[in-house]
Amino acid sequence: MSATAVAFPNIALIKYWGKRDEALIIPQTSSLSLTLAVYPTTTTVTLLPDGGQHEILQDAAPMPQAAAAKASRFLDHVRELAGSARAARVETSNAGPTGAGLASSASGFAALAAAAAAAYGLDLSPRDLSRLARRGSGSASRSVFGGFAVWNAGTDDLSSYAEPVDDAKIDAAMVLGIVNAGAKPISSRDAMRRTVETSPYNAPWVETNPSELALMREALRRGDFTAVGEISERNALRMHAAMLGAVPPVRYLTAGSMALLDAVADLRRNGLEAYATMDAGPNVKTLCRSSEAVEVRDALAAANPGIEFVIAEAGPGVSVSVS
Ligand code: 2P0
Repeated sequence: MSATAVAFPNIALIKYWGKRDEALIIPQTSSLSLTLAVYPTTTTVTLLPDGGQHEILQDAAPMPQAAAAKASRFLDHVRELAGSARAARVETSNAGPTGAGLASSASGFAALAAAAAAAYGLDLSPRDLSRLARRGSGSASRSVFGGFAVWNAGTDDLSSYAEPVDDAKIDAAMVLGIVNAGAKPISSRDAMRRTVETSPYNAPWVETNPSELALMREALRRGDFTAVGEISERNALRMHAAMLGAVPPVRYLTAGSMALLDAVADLRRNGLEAYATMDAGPNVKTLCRSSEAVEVRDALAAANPGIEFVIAEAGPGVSVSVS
């Protein structure tokens, strides 16, 4: 039995940063994202005749050890759910950079969850697939769905899942500014833990989430692009503020990131509505109207020679085919 899944990264407008349960990946707060139409992960899972070790390949070579161990634990969970003893062979490739804060773990675990579930014969609802993907990587719960998705934090394995935001009335795109496509210096998993354990700004980050999320959902429902952009940009800055308060501090943003934040503010001063968001890496994603994405990209590229800018329209949820 073999199944191939394709999943896309998502970028959060209301960020997930910090867990209340590390083992089950239950977040402290709910989050909301836009799935993109660039940088898909394609993953094939084939069941092997026997039990034993899973074989995990990335771009036709053995996956690096830490990532392979994470994927292997995830496959153990799937085969336990399926009541199977068989091991799996995984072949995966990312069209975009891996571990650079461009959501490769979101597309990666959404694709692995869908392909593994299908290969092991689990017939999961979208909600249960989202719960499964969450066990691999929190943000992957949202990449199960296309467009805007909200991950309800919940309090346990059953209540923590993502679902589509089906009443959003804005047509948004993102312009990805690739400041640095290299792997991040500290994993988001370790950085979140440090923030939760040591940052005095973690508590206010958590306390303000429900009202910010409610404002975001209302702005999406109204089709109020300006409000969506303003809430997104301040949410990203507040997440980075929380991590900057950790001991020792977690700082993903570089001088290049700050230059792009200035460039995005300049666009706004010149009447082009654009808002910045940044994740666990230095790259800056600029939220804009889909109809203005080319103009935004060209303006950012003109002001920042040497940086690559990629337009990402809203993308689809995970798809899977069985052979
Ligand atoms: C997000 N990020 O909401 C936030 C914003 C990065 C910054 O989700 O530990 O790879 O596997 O659950 O999902 C990155 O964290 O972390 C992330 P784990 P994940 O997109």
